[in-house]
Amino acid sequence: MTAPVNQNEPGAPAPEKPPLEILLCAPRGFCAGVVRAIDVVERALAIYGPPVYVRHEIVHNKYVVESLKRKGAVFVAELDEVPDGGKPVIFSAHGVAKTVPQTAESRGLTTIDATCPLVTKVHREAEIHHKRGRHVLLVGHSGHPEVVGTMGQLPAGSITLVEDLEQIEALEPANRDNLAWVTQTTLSVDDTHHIVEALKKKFPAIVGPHKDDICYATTNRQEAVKQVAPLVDALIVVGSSNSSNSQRLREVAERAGCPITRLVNRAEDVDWDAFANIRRLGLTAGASAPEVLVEEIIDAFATRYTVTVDTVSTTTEDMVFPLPRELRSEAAE
Ligand code: 0CJ
Ligand code: F3S
Repeated sequence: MTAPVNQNEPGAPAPEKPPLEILLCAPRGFCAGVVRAIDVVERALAIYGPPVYVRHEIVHNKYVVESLKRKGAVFVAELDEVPDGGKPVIFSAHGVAKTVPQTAESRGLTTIDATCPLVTKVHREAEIHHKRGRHVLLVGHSGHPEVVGTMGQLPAGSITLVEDLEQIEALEPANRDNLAWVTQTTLSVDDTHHIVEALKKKFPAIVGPHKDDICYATTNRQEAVKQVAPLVDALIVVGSSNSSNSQRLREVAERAGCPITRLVNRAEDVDWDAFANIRRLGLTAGASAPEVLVEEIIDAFATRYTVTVDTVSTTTEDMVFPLPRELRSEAAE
């Protein structure tokens, strides 16, 4: 933390900083799928040497992506940007459509799949429903790479995206008695509950998961924010704007009645005017946001306030996902 700057007369005592209590949400930040995906890129760099190619941002975080770029990862939008020649291409944590590994195979590219196992689980659910002759409804956000990947597990026309309640009203599937639903993993728990209830009401025979496919990390981070948001004057979510789960955390805080909510990449992006007169700040981080950026924000507040930090913990997490097999061998050590 930097020392207070005295802007008064030389020799005058430093002006007192106002108090600020920071309530740190727990769990926050990296989930098991993100840890694994970043490990995949770092292991691939160690085994193959730079550059290694990554299709799409490995996770939706600017700081993570820039750090990996400096180590030799090259991020591409599509496989046609990956040259032939033996360097691997890694698929991001969000998963890919079936056509992506097929195209890679036809070109003889080496691929490493960093798709989160909890996304792969949804892919398999969708496939099983399809094999059993069901039309699948995917609850999710249009254009998100996870949604593109999950839709791309099934032939066109056998899976339909449902984004909101209005779209359910308009749905007229060919066989309403043979439907199934699956969800994106990073949705709002509350919104999804309402959408699924509406689906069940309109299509009583629809089948799906016990609750939803929202992952443990998304669920736990939203729950912690729900606890903290009513207690604070403002809440900051550390995360990038293209991160769905981080966006959802900010929304949860807003809906829980927190008057000032912001999603920020890092300390330099904090709009200090918005946080001028607060006494209590909630702080959390999306599943793709590194803890170092949370610490950076606490330090930045500590230059303006006399800060105390308390953690509000709603549960603990111990999830670990093993690396893809090809990176687990001794050669990868
Ligand atoms: O989709 C996922 C498997 C989550 C990956 C981690 O979070 P992030 O921010 O990269 O992705 P979302 O936009 O899906 O939250
Ligand atoms: Fe996986 Fe959930 Fe993280 S789907 S990558 S554990 S946010």
